[in-house]
Amino acid sequence: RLQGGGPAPRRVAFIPDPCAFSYADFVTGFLLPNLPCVFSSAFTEAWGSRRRWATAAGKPDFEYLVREYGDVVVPVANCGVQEYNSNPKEHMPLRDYVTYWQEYIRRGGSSPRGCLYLKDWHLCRCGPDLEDVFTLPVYFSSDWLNEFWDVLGVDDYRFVYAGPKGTWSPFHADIFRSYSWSVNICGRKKWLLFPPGQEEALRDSHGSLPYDVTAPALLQSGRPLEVTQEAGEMLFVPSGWHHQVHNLDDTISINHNWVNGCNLANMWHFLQQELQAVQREVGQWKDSMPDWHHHCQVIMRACSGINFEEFYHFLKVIAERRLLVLGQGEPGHGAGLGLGLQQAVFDIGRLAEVLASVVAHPDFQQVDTSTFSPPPRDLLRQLRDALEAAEAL
Ligand SMILES: O=C(O)CCC(=O)C(=O)O
Ligand SMILES: [Fe+2]
Repeated sequence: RLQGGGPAPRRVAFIPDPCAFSYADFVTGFLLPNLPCVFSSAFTEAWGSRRRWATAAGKPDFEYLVREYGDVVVPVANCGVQEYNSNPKEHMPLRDYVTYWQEYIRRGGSSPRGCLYLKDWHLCRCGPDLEDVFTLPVYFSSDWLNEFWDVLGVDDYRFVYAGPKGTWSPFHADIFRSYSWSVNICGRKKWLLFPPGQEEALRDSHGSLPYDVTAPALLQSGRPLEVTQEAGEMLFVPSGWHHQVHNLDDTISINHNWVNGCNLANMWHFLQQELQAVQREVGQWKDSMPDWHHHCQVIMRACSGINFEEFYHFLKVIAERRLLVLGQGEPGHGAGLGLGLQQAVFDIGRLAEVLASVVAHPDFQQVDTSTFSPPPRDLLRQLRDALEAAEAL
């Protein structure tokens, strides 16, 4: 069960005014109840990318993009080809993708190469000064996934999407049941949003979810929430909501995935389901294979990108940074955590709840934790002690 599942709203809320909408408004109104919302373009008015990546007419500024990023190799998906419920990806310099795109426009929206969509480009890794591109809105600043990866220095979940009118992303829920936010730098997107659980009605006889929910055979099963996201607007996609996305114009967007104390339990629930799916697949070897539990974790890591050991490591890194903040009694000091003491206490509360469930999980008890430092139960004790101390203040 996902946290924040309640009755689904009939329409997506619209937030017009940055001055009249606080971080606390977002947490209580949308993050905790796990509901989508659209922020007006006033929220992104000052972003450099909105001035530099698009022309005055609201079209992608191809010349600028090629000048600035032409040599960067970007991932490109073919929207027309389905491979295991996603698209096959190739890599090419941005310059070549822009050439393709301009040609696609000249031909009136077609190409012998098919419908190509630049997806999941990690802009951060090619080193531009991100301050010139966008400013992280405070609403999305408690972002443990990117905080964790920034500490490790190996990955991130900050993406650019760009493609001609007609490109689209197939039906999916986001990685680890993370939240996502998306800002259209130029162009518009149509989003089809399904509250958690509503995707169950869409499964076929094998239990698989559809690739394209707009296929005629599926139209009768439960209408999704539909939103048109205009240029400059920012959409919040809640945790575990399935969605499908269509670019209505030539569109460039910036999208981040993130996890924090509000959806951490959803992530943990998702990881348990992923392990169960692996265990079902290889169940017939359980009795004959001495390291069966270990192998399940190895397979899980290959399929899901993370296993129970790494999830513990994630919790540990985030927890220790919060403990540091409390220990020093100085909000954000050293750890660069902008949201202060109260946020650290909230985070530790949520970390303690999930960690308690992790250490009690029979499959986590099969993991060799002898080299983990601190041992999981010690970390849990530290978190509980810190909470007690904070409550006593
Ligand atoms: O814009 C798209 O094509 C997909 C974006 C998406 O799925 C997301 O931000 O979660
Ligand atoms: Fe998504």
